[in-house]
Amino acid sequence: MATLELYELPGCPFCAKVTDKLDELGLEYESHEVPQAHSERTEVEEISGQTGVPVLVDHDNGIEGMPESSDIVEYLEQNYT
Ligand SMILES: N[C@@H](CCC(=O)N[C@@H](CS)C(=O)NCC(=O)O)C(=O)O
Repeated sequence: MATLELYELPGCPFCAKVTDKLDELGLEYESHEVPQAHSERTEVEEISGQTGVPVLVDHDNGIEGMPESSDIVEYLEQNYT
């Protein structure tokens, strides 16, 4: 199981903000592409309580579903630099 997992959508600028930071920090992660339809984003909703992406999972640090790109970028900077 990968430590870091990211739920994302191609072409999503908020997701790109996070993947740019992951790449910048040289972090590997497992990517999960979510469905376009919000009603079908059941997995994201289960882990984060909402249907927006990006959502980060960091198993090693007990992060089971963090939404909000700015929060994720800040989290990565604080924990992986
Ligand atoms: N404030 C959020 C915005 C994210 C956002 O709007 N993501 C879009 C895809 S690019 C989405 O999934 N929106 C879901 C929604 O509006 O409920 C963030 O920065 O993460």
